[in-house]
Amino acid sequence: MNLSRRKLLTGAAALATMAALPPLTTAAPAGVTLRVVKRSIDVSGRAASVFGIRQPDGTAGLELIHGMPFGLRLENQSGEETLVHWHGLAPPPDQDGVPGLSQPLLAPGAAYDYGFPLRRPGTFWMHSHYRLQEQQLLAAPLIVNDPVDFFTGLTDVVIMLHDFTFRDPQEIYAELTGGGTMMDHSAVGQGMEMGEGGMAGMDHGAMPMPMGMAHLNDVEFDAYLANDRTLDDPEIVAVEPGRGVRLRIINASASTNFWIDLGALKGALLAVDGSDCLAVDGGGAPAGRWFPLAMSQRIDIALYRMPPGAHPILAQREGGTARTGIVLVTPNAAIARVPAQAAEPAPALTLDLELRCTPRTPQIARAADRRLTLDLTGSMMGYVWGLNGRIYGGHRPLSVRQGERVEIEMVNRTDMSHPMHLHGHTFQVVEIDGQRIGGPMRDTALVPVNGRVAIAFDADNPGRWALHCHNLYHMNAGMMRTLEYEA
Ligand SMILES: [Cu+2]
Repeated sequence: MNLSRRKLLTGAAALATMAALPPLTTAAPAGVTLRVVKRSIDVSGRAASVFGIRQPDGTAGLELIHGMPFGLRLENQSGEETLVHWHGLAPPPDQDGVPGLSQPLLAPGAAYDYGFPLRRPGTFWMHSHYRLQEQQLLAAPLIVNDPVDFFTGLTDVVIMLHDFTFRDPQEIYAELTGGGTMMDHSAVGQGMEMGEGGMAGMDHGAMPMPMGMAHLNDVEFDAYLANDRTLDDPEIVAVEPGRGVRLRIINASASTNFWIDLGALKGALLAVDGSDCLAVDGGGAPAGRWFPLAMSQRIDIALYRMPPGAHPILAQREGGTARTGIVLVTPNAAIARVPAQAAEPAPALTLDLELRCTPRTPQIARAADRRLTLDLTGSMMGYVWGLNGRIYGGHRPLSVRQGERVEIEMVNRTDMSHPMHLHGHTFQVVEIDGQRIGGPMRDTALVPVNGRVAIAFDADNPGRWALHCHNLYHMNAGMMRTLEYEA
């Protein structure tokens, strides 16, 4: 991540050139190739076959400079059908990577070209949106550098977190559902459409749960990975004492919310989900050392003036003691082994950070033109998860009109929290449990058990978009709906 000043000037020149050009709307690979591949990694001394998204030189994912277009060719060398979603970016709808909604599946041996303008710098990621491939690590970082930002002198450290299982995720899904069928994305669009009063597609789980019944984890994992490694053999990142580090942490887990634990270090929050915050200390206790990170969310944290020594940066699963992480090390520091189990289980994630992170670039204040309510419904019983009591394909799309300010209040009527992700738009968290806030700009909002969270966004990207829970098993069980623009 050490872009030289010369490179920066090249980037700035490119930015100036870009401004004079019309927006790029057609596919135009700018010499960048990404390949979906199968690869083998070592987890606790055992080989595991997983996916990856690699450049030809082996680099995972992609790093771009804001102002340049997003342009690449995606080749599928994995031997399986797939489709990749650019999480947090706002592509045209036909490049969003949701099977059956934006594009057909990418066949083995085939390639797609992608090209569209980037709206903002930040920490994003890419992942398969097809079936359970994300559980098999079909994901990679997507970093959009801010050319202006290079002068801050922070060294970037990207950390991608995964929950890992040696099992076939289909087997886990079958166990959870008692053999239930998985949502087939590719059938959506041709599927049934009916009023909310119909019976088909009901999840029978719309009853509110009593307080105190929260359930935190559906799946037991074999390991938790930070940049593909466990704490038994963590990535060691060399840092300079006295210099600053920016952590860009991506929760690419299929089914795990984490607390980021900085140990003895104190961090300042720079951004969530790729959108800058006015820097604040952490949202959990102790302040500045614990930060909540739900599935698919990202967090950028600055560590100013690294002290000498070895500094583990940990991620601990909510509701458990298991953790993963990397170690930042200054020269000649002794590296102590960090146990993969913490002494105490971590609590459930909270929304404290939403109250404390003021976005650097908030939305323009404006009354909502349209307010929608979405009940998050379902239960572990039968493992059917839905929205407004229906599974995906069993309801009409949420309807918006271009130019509107739209608010969606999500009301959690289940006994699990749900990280709700909206495609194609960046929203602001504007209400928690009925209290108006000027919360962060995000693409994924956690809705806790018994909680209500309202998001607001401008309908500025016409198309058909997915709105879904980013717990991979919940989504596949039906917790997804489309949002569509009226003609
Ligand atoms: Cu969910």
